[in-house]
Amino acid sequence: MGGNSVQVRRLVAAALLIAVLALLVGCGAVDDPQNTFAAEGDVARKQRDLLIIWVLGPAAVIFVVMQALLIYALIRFRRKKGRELPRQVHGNNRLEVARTIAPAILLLIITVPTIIGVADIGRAPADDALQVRVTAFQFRWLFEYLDPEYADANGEPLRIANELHIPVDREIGVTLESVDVIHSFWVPKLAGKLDVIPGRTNSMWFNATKIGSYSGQCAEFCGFQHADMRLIVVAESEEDFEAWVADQLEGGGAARSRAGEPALASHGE
Ligand SMILES: [Cu+2]
Repeated sequence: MGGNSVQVRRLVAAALLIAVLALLVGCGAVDDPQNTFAAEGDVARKQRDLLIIWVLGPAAVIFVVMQALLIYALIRFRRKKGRELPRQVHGNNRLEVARTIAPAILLLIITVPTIIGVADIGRAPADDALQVRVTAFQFRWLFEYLDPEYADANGEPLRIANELHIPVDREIGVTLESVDVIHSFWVPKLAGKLDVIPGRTNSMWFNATKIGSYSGQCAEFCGFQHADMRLIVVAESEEDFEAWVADQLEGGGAARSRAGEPALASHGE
């Protein structure tokens, strides 16, 4: 019997260790190019700080404290032969008031910044934002720069597939459209996902606050090659971005066909 319980204890310890490791890896203790917690954009940062940490943090603390109290009470006051009921506190006004006011204050502390954050994340893009139309289709992304300054000599917008270049620290206003099935646009370090739905135009804003390449992917199962529907957002300095645009426009049709599928040229006209 003794040996058996030691074995069970070891098994439980091993299972716990594996669970904690999985949790740490999942949370990005190991650096991951799509780690939501390593936010490099204002939207992703707000989602992490306000919606994950600010709400989940207190909830986790309360959960642990309440479960500990519950387990303590279950063991301490468990039914035993000859034991009287413990002292009852029903009708204790001070306790009742305290446990009504304390959660109300806590909810207020959580609610106010959360609502401000949600409103800011969900607002329309700023007027001076860089306008990009994102078109999703099985199994690629097409990015079109809608501002007239990024059009070529024929007035065609600059287009590129799968690799979106943006200037750092500038707000990007994105409209999302799908030509076939439902996809989901997701660049975890820059912003949370937003569905791309046929027949409907969704919009969002985001920015990158640090120069770098940010990997993203379609986050809605959309067919057999869904896993290949990845994208990269390259955030660069204003000068590098302008140079890239000039280079792309100079390449003309060649750059566009290199960047996008020939079939895409007919879309969006
Ligand atoms: Cu997809």
